Amino acid sequence: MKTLTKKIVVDIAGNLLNAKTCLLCVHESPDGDAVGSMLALGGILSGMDKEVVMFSSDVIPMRLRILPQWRNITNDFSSISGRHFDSMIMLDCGDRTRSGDEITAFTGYTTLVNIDHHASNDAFGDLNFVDLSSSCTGEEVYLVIRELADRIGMEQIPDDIATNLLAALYDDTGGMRYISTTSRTLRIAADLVDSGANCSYISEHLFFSVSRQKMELTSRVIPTLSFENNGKISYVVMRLKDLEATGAFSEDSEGLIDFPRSIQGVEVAFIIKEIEENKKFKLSFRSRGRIDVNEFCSRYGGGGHKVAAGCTLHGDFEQVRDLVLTELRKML
Ligand SMILES: [Mn+2]
Repeated sequence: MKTLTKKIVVDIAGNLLNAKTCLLCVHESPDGDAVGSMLALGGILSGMDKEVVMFSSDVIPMRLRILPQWRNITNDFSSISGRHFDSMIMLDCGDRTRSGDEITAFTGYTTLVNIDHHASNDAFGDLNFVDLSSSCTGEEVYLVIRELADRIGMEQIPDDIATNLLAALYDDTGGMRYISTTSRTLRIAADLVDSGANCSYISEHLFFSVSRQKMELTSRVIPTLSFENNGKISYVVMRLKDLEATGAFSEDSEGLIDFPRSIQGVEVAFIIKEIEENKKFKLSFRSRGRIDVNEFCSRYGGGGHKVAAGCTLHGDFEQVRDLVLTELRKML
């Protein structure tokens, strides 16, 4: 482990060992990295007889309601409001406001711990573990949990905690396929499986389990596939009417961007998702590395990573699409 990493891991573990009350929270529209990381860290802290509250401003997506102990997460802010916590731990949040309006305004904590791997993270915490070389927040949480386990003399990470961490790793690396996957990611995954993480259960549910509504949504989005600049730019579009027609949830749009991104010759791919009818759109980008999509999204108040980022744009559909295409062409 790099010296700086070791230092922050030791500092965070020290803080958590002393804390009696811990509030954990994640970004809005939480993904498997956010939820798996929170359940793992929350689980280990609960096992150390601390009072732990795990909070998500949005409900847990259906596809993640297979993670051990997911029901321990609350989205009811009244269980937090007016209280004081020794530590508030924000996980997988690129900035202080990513956890929803209530947490953004919340000041009832002594120490703010920021554990994240987004390039756009501005070190908003009192303790900041922001490692851009981590494939996911789960990798960082694993190091913190290992340190805690060492300090309290716990020999092995419990099965459920290992399964939740493996889910975090798998979800953010697309099952160890994305460019962010390193030898460390694979070593951590191996250690988690040795600790009893249920690998086949996680891959079956995360990657081979699609609702009929989501498949029908996919079949409406694929025909929108478009190419620009000799196939270097590709995108798909999801309108509100597609959700209405199929009964799919907006979370079901996750993964649709993999269709344009996986096409040979595509340097940058994106999906335009309508949020308010012909007025507001959420965009997600994937790059093969030549274009820094985090830099692009930061200009519009969004962010993420060099190869995967997102932002929200206002305007009608043509305005939004044309703006994005014009700007991306300049970057190619
Ligand atoms: Mn993440």
